[in-house]
Amino acid sequence: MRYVSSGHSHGNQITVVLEGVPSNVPIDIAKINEALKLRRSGYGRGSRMNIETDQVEITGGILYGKTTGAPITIIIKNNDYINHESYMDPFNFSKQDKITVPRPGHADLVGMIKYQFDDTRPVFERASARETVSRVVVGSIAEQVLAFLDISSRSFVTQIGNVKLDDYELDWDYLDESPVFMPSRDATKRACELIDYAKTNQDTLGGVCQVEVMNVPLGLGSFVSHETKLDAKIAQSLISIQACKGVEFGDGFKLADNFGSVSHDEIYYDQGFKRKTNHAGGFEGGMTTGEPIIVRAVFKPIPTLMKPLMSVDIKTKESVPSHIERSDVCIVPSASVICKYTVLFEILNALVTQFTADTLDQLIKAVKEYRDYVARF
Ligand code: EPS
Repeated sequence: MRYVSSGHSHGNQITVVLEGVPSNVPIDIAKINEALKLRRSGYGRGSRMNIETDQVEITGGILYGKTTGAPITIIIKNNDYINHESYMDPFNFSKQDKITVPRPGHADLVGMIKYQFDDTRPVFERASARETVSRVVVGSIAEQVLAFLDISSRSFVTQIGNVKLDDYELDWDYLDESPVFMPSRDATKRACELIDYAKTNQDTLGGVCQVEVMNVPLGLGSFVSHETKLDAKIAQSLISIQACKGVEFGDGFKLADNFGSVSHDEIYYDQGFKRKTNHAGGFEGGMTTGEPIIVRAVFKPIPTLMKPLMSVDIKTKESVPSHIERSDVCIVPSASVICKYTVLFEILNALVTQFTADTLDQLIKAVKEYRDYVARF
């Protein structure tokens, strides 16, 4: 499977073309829109999210409500386009106010130098996290296929600024209510207060989110070469999400604190090979172990600040405060949604690569036969 997305943050639309989904998968468009709604929500988002409604339109690859096996074309309109049309229409533009002061931490400066622009707009219109709608859309389609294989998932936020879930008692029933997607009422309250504080101080906040995927068959991905390791593919996909600066599996960076004797997952046999623990986060040798996949991603505080950092005007070379743009204060809750769908896309991709299948029935049958083989081993 692969997908390509195209479009600008304030252009007419984001277009996604996804190929390699087996035929005959019933697609519930309401579920895709629900996933996009969740991505837009989360405490700390900016006013742009009140403008966008993100209702997908599918123009290819689905007929009679089911995938045909052909490339799927998905369109997500940018409602904000009407407010930017005078310079965002690719050919019919009347106004182009050049923005010449790059924001530290953003793609602005390097993008301008590399692509020879005297304006940051051609860079940030594409570098923008608006593009993450595409990851949610393809991941939501993947999730609908994975449901036929009884593979489920969830994601949540484990840290916003100095508010860490580790310091609180977890309440999973509360997760769906939490405006910051944290399974703790107290952590949520503290995180919201911290976001308010950051907003008042014209600052931004980062954090960490966790994705868990359950019932993934053992042996997806491979140890045989660097390109076939599935944990590496997931890490690459996650780190490509705007503002992501690190990824860890299972015990991750905490493994550095411990001896080997308490860092691995002992094997036992009880009607199949099982593990007592899951320090590895569901991966050994780049392959799934059959235990839940546990992966975390850290997001930096976003670099668009209302109290801007110092920069340099590329025209005058003078030191000036960087450009101020309307933006978000904290995108970590939203990122937890994007991360989940990013991981699900990679899981389905690994499945359809390993179990070559043109149709949904063939995929279900192949995965069942393989699971039976693993259980008998
Ligand atoms: C973004 C800046 C903000 C975010 C945007 C990503 O947009 P604007 O500049 O229009 O206020 O809201 O995120 C989205 C549009 C989205 O759909 O997530 C950035 O600079 O990356």
